[in-house]
Amino acid sequence: MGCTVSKEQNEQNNQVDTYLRQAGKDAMLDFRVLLLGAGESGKSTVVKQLKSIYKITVDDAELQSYAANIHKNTVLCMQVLLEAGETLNIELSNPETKKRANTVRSFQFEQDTKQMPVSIGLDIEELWKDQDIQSVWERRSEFWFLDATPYYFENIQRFLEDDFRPTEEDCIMTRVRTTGISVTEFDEGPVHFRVVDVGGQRNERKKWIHCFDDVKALLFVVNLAGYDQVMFEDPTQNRMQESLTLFGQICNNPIFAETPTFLMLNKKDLFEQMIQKTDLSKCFPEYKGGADTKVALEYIKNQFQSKIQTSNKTLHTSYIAARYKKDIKFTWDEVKNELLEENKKILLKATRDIKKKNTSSPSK
Ligand SMILES: Nc1nc2c(ncn2[C@@H]2O[C@H](COP(=O)(O)OP(=O)(O)OP(=O)(O)O)[C@@H](O)[C@H]2O)c(=O)[nH]1
Ligand SMILES: [Mg+2]
Repeated sequence: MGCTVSKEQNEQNNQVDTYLRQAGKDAMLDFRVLLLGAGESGKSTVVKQLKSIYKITVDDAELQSYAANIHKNTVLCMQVLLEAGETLNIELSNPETKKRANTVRSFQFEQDTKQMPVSIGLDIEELWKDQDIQSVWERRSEFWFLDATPYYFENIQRFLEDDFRPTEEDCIMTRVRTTGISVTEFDEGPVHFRVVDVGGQRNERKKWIHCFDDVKALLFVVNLAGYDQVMFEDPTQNRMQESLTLFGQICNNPIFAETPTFLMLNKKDLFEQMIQKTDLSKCFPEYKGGADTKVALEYIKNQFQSKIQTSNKTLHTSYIAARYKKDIKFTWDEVKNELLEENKKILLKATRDIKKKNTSSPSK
């Protein structure tokens, strides 16, 4: 008998699930989550981690594309340092370094070349060890660079191997600027999630408006290290200040007045190192909290919070390093729980309806 009951219960649960899934397809439980933030804040990195959490596999073509991009990222990063060295008038004193620098500076990928030649890779590896190049790197707050620069140079030997296949970490650290809008979909119980990722650079933002309708949650991503960095689009502009202005525009947009908003303060790993060397007052002159990470993070959070003009909007804040899956798992759980709580009524109603239907038409 007990066995029969449990079978029936199981069946009922399945029916609830099927019903809710169907409801999801009819847009009732179709949750659109929108990722916004300035360029390089880490939006696409969050998506990559979500794909990994939901076991959306990376096929061979994608892997090859990651491999090609990581090669391009590596060369670009060294070319950026060489150009910055010239602008900053940092002389390369070693003649061997000078020679290597000229070779790397003039190297260009042919259209169908996907890998840097081994000789270029070895030049880059040697250049990174050079003291003058390190002096340029020390002054990186004065020019634009990619955050994953050291990662590329430290792993270059592996990238140069004949049978190089990017690891999961390599894929996470590869930088590909998003243009346009990309949607990643997955199911979690009865909910069909659509996570919308957009390009964050200034010229991409005019497209954002097309994604503003019917958003169940807004995830605003900020690069914490940006307090001592300049922007790609405008090297005279501080990245954190740009992010704050952008957040002010987004969170006070009437279309998001009722939308649960999550502030993801990202790149905590870089921030923790940076705060030991550069005081936060460089970006916020009135800051007096010193190098204490907790105090500094709280201060930044308050700066964002203070941009919200309506008193009834709750801001959920998390401090994360999107490069680590566990951080995204944790924050995503918070997002999900909040959404389920917010939409509990719809969920409960749907569940009650199916139960009612079942009791009024007893099974044969
Ligand atoms: N060190 C570190 N690097 C990170 C972290 N999150 C992202 N990155 C790196 O930051 C770079 C930019 O990340 P993206 O995810 O491409 O940034 P985005 O916001 O999608 O940028 P756009 O597409 O231009 O809007 C990538 O090289 C990432 O590997 C982090 O937590 N720590
Ligand atoms: Mg992106």
